[in-house]
Amino acid sequence: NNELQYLTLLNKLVTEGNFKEDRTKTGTYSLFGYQMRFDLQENFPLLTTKKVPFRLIASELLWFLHGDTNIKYLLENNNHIWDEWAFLNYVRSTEYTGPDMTDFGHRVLTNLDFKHQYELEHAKFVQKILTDEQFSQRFGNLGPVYGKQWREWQSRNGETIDQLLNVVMTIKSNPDSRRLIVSAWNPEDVPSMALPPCHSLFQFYVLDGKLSCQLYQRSGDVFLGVPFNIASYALLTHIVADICDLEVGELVHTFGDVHLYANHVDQAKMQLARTPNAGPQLRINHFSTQVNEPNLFDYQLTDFNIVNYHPQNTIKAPVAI
Ligand code: UFP
Repeated sequence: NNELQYLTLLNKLVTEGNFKEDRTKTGTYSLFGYQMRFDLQENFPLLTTKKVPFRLIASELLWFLHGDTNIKYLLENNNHIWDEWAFLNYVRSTEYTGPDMTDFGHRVLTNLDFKHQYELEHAKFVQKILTDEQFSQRFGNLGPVYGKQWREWQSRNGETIDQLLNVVMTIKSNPDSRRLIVSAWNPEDVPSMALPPCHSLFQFYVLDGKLSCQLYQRSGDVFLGVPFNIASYALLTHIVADICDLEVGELVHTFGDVHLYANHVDQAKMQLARTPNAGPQLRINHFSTQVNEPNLFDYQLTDFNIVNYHPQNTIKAPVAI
């Protein structure tokens, strides 16, 4: 069962995770090296023991596929999952003249007055990105994050490499290749990224007409980030399979440092006390036969539909920034 793959990991971190300090000063329960396998034929691995917002996952993935690195597209789709990273760049710049936002990630958790101030400044920031082109060019851009590396990896001779398109073309022409890799981890660019890629590298594999994908995730926030990452790579596998006229196989999800933040333990226990429902299905508008050149830009949000999704209530938890 797909969801048990996740719940087993969550339980393992609650019971066997090693306490470890981390960059965000929150503290985590952590393990190094772990693997989950999701059978994409069984269902679409969107958790049912809490509600996971598929719409946000799909719009973020389309943003990556477009090679876009500016949060403006996300905001236009009412997706705020990357806001804090852009906001951080803004409040650290000389252009920002509002109230002091130093360490906003922690202060919103403990200071209500500050939380109110933050929300006001954040709302102004979002509005400005949406309406002021010059401002969005400057502060909406997150640097050379996923979209840039997947579609326009900068090469030494001044050209760019479309890793994803190359891989898709190779799957079509040589499905047995063992080189079907896309890397987001570009050591030269890591220092200029808002957040160095958590999902660092992935590889495809074709067997008996089925496409599998393995992700190497260097760092995983098991409660908040990982449910998104599972669904995102499952969707990516479906999209690439669709373009290549293949069925879906497995999603193999491999971790480096996988951790439960110390302030997510109660929420994890609450989720572990729940019984999963049957998982949903993904319906995807199939159009690979209509195009010769696979066009990764052609998918729209409305091409993806999740059906029979019956999740239990959302469980709120603070994001570590
Ligand atoms: N994180 C995820 N998945 C993601 C993402 C971030 O789990 O897709 F973008 C979490 C992992 C970690 C934090 O807790 O965000 C990144 O911090 P660091 O760079 O210190 O690993």
